[in-house]
Amino acid sequence: MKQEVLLGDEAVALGAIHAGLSGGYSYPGTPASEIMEYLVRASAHEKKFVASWSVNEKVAYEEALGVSYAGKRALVSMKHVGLNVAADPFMNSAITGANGGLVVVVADDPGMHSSQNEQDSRYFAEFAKVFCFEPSNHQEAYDMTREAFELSEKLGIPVMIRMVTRLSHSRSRVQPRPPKQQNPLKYGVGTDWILLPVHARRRFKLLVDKQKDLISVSNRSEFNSLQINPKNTTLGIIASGIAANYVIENYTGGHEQPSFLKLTTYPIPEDLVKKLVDHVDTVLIVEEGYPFIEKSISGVFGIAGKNIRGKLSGHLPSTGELSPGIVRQGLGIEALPKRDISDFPMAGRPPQLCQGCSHADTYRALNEALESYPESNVFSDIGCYTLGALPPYNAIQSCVCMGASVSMAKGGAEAGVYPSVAVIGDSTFAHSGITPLLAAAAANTNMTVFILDNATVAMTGGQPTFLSGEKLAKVTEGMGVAKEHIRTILPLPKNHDENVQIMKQELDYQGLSVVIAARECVQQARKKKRSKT
Ligand SMILES: Cc1ncc(C[n+]2csc(CCOP(=O)(O)OP(=O)(O)O)c2C)c(N)n1
Ligand code: SF4
Repeated sequence: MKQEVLLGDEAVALGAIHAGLSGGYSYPGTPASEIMEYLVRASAHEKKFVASWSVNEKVAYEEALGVSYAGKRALVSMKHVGLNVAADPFMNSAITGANGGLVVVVADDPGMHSSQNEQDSRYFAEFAKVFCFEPSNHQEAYDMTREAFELSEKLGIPVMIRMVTRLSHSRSRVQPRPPKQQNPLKYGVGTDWILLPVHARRRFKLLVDKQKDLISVSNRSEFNSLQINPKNTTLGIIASGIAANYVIENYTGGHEQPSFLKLTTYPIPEDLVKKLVDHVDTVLIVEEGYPFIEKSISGVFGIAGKNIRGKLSGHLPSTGELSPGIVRQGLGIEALPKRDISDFPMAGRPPQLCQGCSHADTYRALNEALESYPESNVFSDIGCYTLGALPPYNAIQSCVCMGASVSMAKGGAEAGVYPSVAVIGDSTFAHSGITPLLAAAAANTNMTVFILDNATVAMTGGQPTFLSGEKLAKVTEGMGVAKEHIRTILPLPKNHDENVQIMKQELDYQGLSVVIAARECVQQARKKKRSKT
């Protein structure tokens, strides 16, 4: 087969297709979105498997689990914080087990390039007691995805692939292998998937007993490699995933080359680690994310007679993303001369809403409407509209996680905030804003919810949205919000004064009101126009 140049995310997607994928599910989130974008394109072209955006990560996970229970192979992908949303089915499916191969791809974002935290998904894999691969390059992303499906069926549990931004979003050559056929339908028998306590206790014991098999697979995995240098008993290095490349870039060989373990599978391959640790005095651990390996190896008290170095010891920074230069410092090698970029022609500038963005018109009107309420609080959500935090708008006071605006505004109102305002996008509302609005409607909480309906998931690149236009207004009404307090506005400069008046009326209303600001994202509108011409 011909080599292909692929993004790391695309290598995962192609690996899944070639492993006989029957169903792929995801909710958008950087840096994972390109996995599903590739699958959607390939599915439209080949029409052999389902590839579908889901309403949120929990739903995506459960859709994939349904495919797996039917005996077929399923992939679910998400960004790291998406796994918080999908944690319930993820944790519990480790106990029920998988039938057809179930692969969970989670893309972490060390350095928080486009995320609100840099949590490390390897802890989630350990928490659920499932196997985890951490590819260090694009070929491994492809190969490990294929292997993950095999392993999931062999071990009977979901298998995780942990990606990171630098791998997800860089391109390299990948050598594909001949594709496999999809599995036929095969239903399970018995009570394995019914997590009543009586069955769950038995299944959990099985999962715990399986852990020695997982460690054994990890010890024998061809994706790990250990090079012991008999001439150097001073320093050994353990590096995982993409960080292994940063070590390799800084060593070109020679007699003094430290012993080196490239570690790409979890649970930690204990035998390989022991061989390396036994051979040297000092072990440097280089890993992207939290000090997961370092902590597992050194425990609370360390290893007698050995120096364990890494993020915990302060030899590498404990936050942010690694780089070859940072790892060089950790290795104690002289830094390379810095490139002077002071005369670089591109000036740095903060992110901002696009020219003509509907959110800008909504914020201008909202700011004016709130002028007479000095005690107001605007709880925002996550989307392009979060940029309303920056000048010239300075329009929001919080942004925590998806859907939180509505529940926080309810809590704020109940604590006495007036006006208590939530700002949420259409996709985020469908993702996890509906349930808190149901509660606010039941309590008729004194708050105003602004749903900014731009008919797309703009922030992550314009994926389709589930709840927009008339359907959105109807759902809101069906949830129990009084019809006369569901107001739809068209956020355009020419409507500014009228919109301010409508907003003021709803802020004044002592009960729950919803203002839907409906205008298509200008970038999406442009894209649509271009694709028509
Ligand atoms: C749990 C979780 N999943 C995914 C994301 C990535 N993400 C950030 S904002 C957003 C949705 C934005 O869409 P919408 O609310 O419609 O606002 P818009 O950007 O269109 O203005 C997504 C998917 C995230 N931050 N957290
Ligand atoms: S992409 Fe769309 S929603 Fe986001 S800032 Fe630009 S116009 Fe606004």
